[in-house]
Amino acid sequence: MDNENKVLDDYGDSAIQVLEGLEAVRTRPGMYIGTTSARGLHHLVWEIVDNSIDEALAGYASKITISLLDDSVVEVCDDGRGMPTGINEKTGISTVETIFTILHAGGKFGGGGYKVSGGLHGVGASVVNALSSWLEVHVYRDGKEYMQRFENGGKAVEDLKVIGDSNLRGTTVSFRADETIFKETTTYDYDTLKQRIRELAFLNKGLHLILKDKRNGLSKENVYKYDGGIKEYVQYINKNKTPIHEEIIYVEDVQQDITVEVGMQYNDGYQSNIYSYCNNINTHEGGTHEEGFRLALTRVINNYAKNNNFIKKDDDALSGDDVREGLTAMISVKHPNPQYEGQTKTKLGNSEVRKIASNIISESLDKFLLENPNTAKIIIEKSIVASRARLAAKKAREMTRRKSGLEVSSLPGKLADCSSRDASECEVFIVEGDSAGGSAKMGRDRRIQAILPLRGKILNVEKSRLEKILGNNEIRSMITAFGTGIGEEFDIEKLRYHKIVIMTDADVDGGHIRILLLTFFYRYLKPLIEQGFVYAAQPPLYLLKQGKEEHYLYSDDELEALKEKIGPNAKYNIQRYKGLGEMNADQLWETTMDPEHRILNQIDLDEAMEADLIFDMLMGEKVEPRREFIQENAKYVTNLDI
Ligand code: 0R9
Repeated sequence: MDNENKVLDDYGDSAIQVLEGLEAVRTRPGMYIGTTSARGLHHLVWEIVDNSIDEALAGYASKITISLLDDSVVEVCDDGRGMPTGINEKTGISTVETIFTILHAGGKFGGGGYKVSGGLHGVGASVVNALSSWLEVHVYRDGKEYMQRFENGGKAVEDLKVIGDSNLRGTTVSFRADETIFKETTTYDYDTLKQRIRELAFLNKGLHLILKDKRNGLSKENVYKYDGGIKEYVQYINKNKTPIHEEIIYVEDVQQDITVEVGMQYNDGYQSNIYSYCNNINTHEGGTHEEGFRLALTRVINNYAKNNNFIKKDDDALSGDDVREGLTAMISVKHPNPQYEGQTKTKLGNSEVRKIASNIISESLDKFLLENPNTAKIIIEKSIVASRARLAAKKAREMTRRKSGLEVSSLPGKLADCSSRDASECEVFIVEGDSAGGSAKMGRDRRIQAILPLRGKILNVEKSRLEKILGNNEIRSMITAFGTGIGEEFDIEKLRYHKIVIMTDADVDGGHIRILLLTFFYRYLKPLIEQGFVYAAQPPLYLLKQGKEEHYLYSDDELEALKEKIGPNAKYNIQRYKGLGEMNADQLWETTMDPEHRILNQIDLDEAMEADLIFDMLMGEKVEPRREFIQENAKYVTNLDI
């Protein structure tokens, strides 16, 4: 009797804990998923997908399907072992219910397998449940189909139960995000999901990932499976570049439970593009795996160059920049216990990784160069040319430094600066074209808002060395206006505006200019993005006038919603804004610049990296990918140019 009571008490306790735990998630969703904007909404999908990926990395699942269903429902299926269906000793409730209702249950109650996928490290399932109006899990295992349903933020409708026989194996989770929490939107963006799923497929070689859009009678589908893993990723990233050697250099090894995988290839450009990941998470800020890679690359190339008489024993060594010129490299590590640091927690901190990565990479790279002397020669010669160019440029810079004009003293002529000198309240609007620039200058709050109009196309930063980039007027104007300098001289403390706002037309050209600017920032002024100083303005797409009332609308959805609200019989008139220049100064202020009313979108590194990839395609020498991109995006183009 006593014993029974005790069990009941424990059960009661844990039930209360459950509610408190999930309620805490609902009260402060930001703490668990960062934001309740569209980004947070998509995050829910990744939390569930991560669990399937863990099952795949454990060696049991090979296929994951993500489907968008009507009514903002997402369904994720994997063909793994199926979640365990028994009762959990510690909680007295089924393992499935434990995982979906107890915060932090993932690590504690799981089988203790090797969990590497990113995200919330196993607490994801309960967080998603807490933030859903309903969630259903189906487990196919031991010849049966089990099911449990939760409603209203994670409350179990009934216990896990058998609902039929099945010879399948796996787990399916479907859920509907709670619209009282995701107030901005509960509509998933197919392209956002597609990009991340493709990335996950590259990062987990051989894994079969399928994305389906079954909303509104659609049957769209994308299937990803890359047996070459990140080797194919490098190929994909380089597809718009011109490689200077055919074979992609590939490294893969495990030491002390840490898997290191690298793919790399040189192209005829001058930039180096190094991407790194830990446990499928993009480590934008780099970290010890990247450091290990750089150490190994510089050391191995210098050794090879000296041993094979490309450079003399007492010549200057090739620098890190020299050996990385024109390099695209992808570094992916899987670590059982990663530590993240940095502003955006995307810098890998585990110090042991530096040595392990550098050892693994040195050994394979050494071997590759020995076995492929022709490729080795091409790479070494490219590095030597880079080194000569660097030394010549350094000399030239020393001679012209005083005239370089990049010191803050000479602000660009077309900058209409603000009067405040307190950077934390100052904003600079980078505006496309002189006419919009004129309206912006008249409409702004002069005290805190500066305007920098840009004319013409910005330089293709991919195909130019830093010296040439600095010669471009538009780029110089930006750098001097920002005040930070660039390259070795970059100093974030000197930033003159804490908001850098890109304000371009809502059309294709405006989109291109935005991509160009983001690419430039991403490559040369990355800390500005990392530290959240870069924004995109969002001008309205429509003005709807109904009698004396005026409504500015920022999306097609907003327009449709308003039309529905005012009904079919009302008289109104819709003006479609094609460019900023069509608005007068007052309108521009009211809709796009006034801090009280405007919408500003803060640019994060993922967005900037995506821009960087699109940029390659738009600016690259190859025509075909560009045509494909424009065709693929034709729907936006027609949307934008009605
Ligand atoms: C559709 C989304 N898929 C999942 O959420 C999912 C979780 C999961 C799983 C196991 C197998 N497939 C899964 N898919 C699993 C794990 C273990 C043993 N058997 C099956 C184990 O970790 O030992 N689980 C993830 C956590 C748990 N199961 C557990 F904690 F309930 F064991």
